[in-house]
Amino acid sequence: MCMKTALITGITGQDGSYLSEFLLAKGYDVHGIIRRSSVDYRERIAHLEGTPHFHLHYGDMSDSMGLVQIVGKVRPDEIYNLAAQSHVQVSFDSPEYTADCDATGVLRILEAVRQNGLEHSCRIYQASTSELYGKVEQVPQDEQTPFHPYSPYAVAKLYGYWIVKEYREAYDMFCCSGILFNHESERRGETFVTRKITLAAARIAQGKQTKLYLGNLSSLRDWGYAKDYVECMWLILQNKRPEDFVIATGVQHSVREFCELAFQYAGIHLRWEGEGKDEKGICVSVSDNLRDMDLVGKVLVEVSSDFYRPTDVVNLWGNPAKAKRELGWNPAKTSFEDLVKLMVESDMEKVRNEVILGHARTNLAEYLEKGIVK
Ligand code: NAP
Ligand code: F7E
Repeated sequence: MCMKTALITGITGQDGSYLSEFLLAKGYDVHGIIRRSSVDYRERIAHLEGTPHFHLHYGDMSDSMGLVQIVGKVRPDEIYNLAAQSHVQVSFDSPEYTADCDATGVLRILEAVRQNGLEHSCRIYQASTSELYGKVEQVPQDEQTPFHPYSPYAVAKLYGYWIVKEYREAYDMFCCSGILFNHESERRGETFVTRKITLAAARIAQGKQTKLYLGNLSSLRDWGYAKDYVECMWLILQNKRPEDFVIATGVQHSVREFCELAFQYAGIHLRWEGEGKDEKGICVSVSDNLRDMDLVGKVLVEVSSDFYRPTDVVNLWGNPAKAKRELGWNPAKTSFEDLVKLMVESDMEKVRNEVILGHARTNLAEYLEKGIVK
């Protein structure tokens, strides 16, 4: 069988790294676009670099000439457009950059495919998002739910969604959006709420942090496991027809619940007191191994207005029935409890190996192994 070629933008990100592993295991030749950075430390894909069928190209979503060249050189059968300024809160600070990367960037990819004459051979997956539902008009949300974007990030992604639909209809291209609800993992960026919580729980349990500051604890999300979600990206491109799909677990939890469970897996039991910005998470008991740490009675979680957004999306809950029915995808593979547990366990291990080198927090064991630090 002829080996398929995939091009992934955003290959260094959480999803890009899992998707690379998934496609390599399926026998694909995998190409990825990376940005030039002063520190070439590509943690999530370091284990793949130098392996057969894994290739990297320098490029940027803001540089159409570069994208046209890469697509022309690689001539992919499938493109997974995952690159984005993906942090919602940051999009309020950098709205123009977010629009350039997350909106116009999608157009650049579509045009790069057309300009290389690949519009009828190359299938394109666009990383769309539940943030499109924003100030929600229906709960739970499915493919028919009206969009109401509620951040510069969501507005940019809405353009991406519509331009993909437009190119599908205008030029008969096989391009689709996966409307993915939040998905997390051990590789999630450290400033997204789940990873921020699991890292803090691990550090507090090991005496390396005293308190965790969060924003809106009542915000509700449908959290899945990133490793399960990349399979769906692939399934969407293997479908008979180019269509958009909602990818979610169908189960909803609050930030507060995530926090309580993560601390519990780290051996710390919390009780909540107060409301709104005065709410606090207090340690009521600890597991036997943490007995001598003097945590009981202490306030470990506080609310800080620094993490409130000018407009916040507070009620995301997806209905994955179409993906289940038409793609045969299983939304219940990893439960919420298993997801929180695997993230906490991974961070407990990471924190154990963590040291301070200069201003950077680094993993000494890994650095020593690679010979970077003698
Ligand atoms: P992520 O970890 O933040 O990764 C983003 C990737 O995009 C990184 O590889 C990043 O490169 C790259 N990138 C950013 N700006 C770029 C630019 N100007 N040019 C080229 N590459 C650029 O995000 P993720 O969680 O894997 O999410 C993947 C995609 O799915 C994103 O489009 C995101 O918006 C979307 N999405 C995510 C979720 C979720 O819950 N994770 C849900 C729905 C949709 P660097 O490493 O160089 O920064
Ligand atoms: O926030 C609340 C915050 O930053 C989740 C991206 O992958 O998923 C992600 O966007 C909720 C929000 O993810 C803190 O206000 C409370 O309501 O983890 P998050 P997000 O904004 O949902 C979507 C689907 C994407 O497409 C995006 O690319 O948690 N929250 N306290 C907090 N959030 C953060 N980051 N930090 C806090 O301290």
